[in-house]
Amino acid sequence: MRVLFLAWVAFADCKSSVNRHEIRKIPDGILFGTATASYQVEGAWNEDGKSESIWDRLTHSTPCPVKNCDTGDIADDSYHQYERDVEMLRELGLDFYRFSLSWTRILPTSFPDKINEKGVEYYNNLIDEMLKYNIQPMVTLYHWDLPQKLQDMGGWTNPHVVDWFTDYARIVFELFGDRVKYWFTINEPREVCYEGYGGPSLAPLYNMTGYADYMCAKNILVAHAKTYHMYKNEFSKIQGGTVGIAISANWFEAESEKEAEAAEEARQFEWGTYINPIFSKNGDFPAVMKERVAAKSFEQGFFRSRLPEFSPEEVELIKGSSDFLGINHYTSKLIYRNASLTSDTYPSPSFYDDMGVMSYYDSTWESGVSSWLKIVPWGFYNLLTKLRTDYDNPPIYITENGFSTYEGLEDDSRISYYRQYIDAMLDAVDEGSDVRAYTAWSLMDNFEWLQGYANRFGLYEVDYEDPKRTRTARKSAYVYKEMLRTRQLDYHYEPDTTLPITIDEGH
Ligand code: GBH
Repeated sequence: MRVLFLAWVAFADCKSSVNRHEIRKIPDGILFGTATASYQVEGAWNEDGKSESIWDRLTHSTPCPVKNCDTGDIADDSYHQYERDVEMLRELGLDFYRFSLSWTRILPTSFPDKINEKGVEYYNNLIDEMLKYNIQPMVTLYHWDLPQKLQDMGGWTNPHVVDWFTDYARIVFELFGDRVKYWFTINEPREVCYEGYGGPSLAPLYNMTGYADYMCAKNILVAHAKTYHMYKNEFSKIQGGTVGIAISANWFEAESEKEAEAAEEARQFEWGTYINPIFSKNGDFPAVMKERVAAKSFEQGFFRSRLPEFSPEEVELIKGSSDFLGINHYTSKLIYRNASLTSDTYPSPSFYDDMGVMSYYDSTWESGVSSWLKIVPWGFYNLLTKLRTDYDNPPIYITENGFSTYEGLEDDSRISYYRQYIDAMLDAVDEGSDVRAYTAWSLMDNFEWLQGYANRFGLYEVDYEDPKRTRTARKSAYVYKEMLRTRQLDYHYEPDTTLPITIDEGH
């Protein structure tokens, strides 16, 4: 009780709970869907001419870096089961499905000199099957499975990656742009750069924080922007689609009022790095980040900032290079900076040392299987509110939001998460946030990166013992479906899960 009371006092001047509406109408016009990513679901890692990606290399290395030595070799076998996947989209009655393309399946040499017909055929089949039922494809060009060959040349730290990526994007627009109208260039640049190059938690596990993560950040933003302009200049007139990016943005809340500045710096370092250059009026990396990293670099004996600069032309190129802001949001953290933060707290140089804040999860926040994923719906509201006010109310697509459980079809905690987060999102919408789409992560259980198959995010459960990777609707699938059918959020709806989930007329 005491803990709860103190927490309440700390948040008295900002929103720390959501207005719970027992029954709430969902405004028409917000599209609903689910998402997956190529390496997490496709399998067929070396079939039909596909070449090796960084996740193939990593999962096949010894000692195995993934929990239980899991790999994505077969994953959900979606390469062979796309018809069942689309059937599930129809069962749920979705407006769209967000999936990603495997670069090495389409371009086995990494470059445009050889197009793999079989790989192209797979995506054509998937897209055509969805369109038959009026389900819009939303396609991510890059969700973490870089060709290994490009990694051997430095991957996202090599400035040539800008050409490699835009060439790949050109091929993709030419192949699928007649039917795909929603594009995302990169999924979560923060994770690609910080976790892959800075830290050791995603391929290629460079673990070179304070340098490689910043080089990656610059190159990925330039690659994104060049791709955006290429689409606008050469494709959009004929194809008429939209292009954006999906940036992960969790909420960082000040532990108390006196930590407001620390929390703001955490937001700028964690997602301002990627949102500011594209969506702010002046563009470029956040000022606080440029100043901090430069000052620390000089103190440390470097001759220049470890954070690479954008040229004035690059700032202009990147500014405004998105038709909408895609947001992947999962959770929140509390931020503070006080005497406990010393020069030894973080290794130096490092991204965390540059950012210079401490963070933790409030002990009262519920979590599921993933220790990083606490249920904090008001953080989602605060994030959406901040994006609306700081970046002039951009069109927002929620490109991921979801919760993990263990195996099992009775997933009440996931249902509760979805209801509370969608409720919080609608609070922001009522206050003017321009949310155009909401995407549940994920359609089905899949390869959860270094966590393997133990952490399950699916509305559908996948049976990994079964060679056919049979999919079964969880209780949350019934609830999500009913919510979309009635366009109403209802905390009391209890589905009858003894009845099969079936395709409604018109789907
Ligand atoms: C998203 O990342 C990804 O886009 C998606 O592919 C993924 O399946 C989904 O979320 C669920 O994680 O295991 O403690 O080292 C969200 C950001 C990046 C947060 C990886 C967790 C690993 C933390 N996630 N990170 S840990």
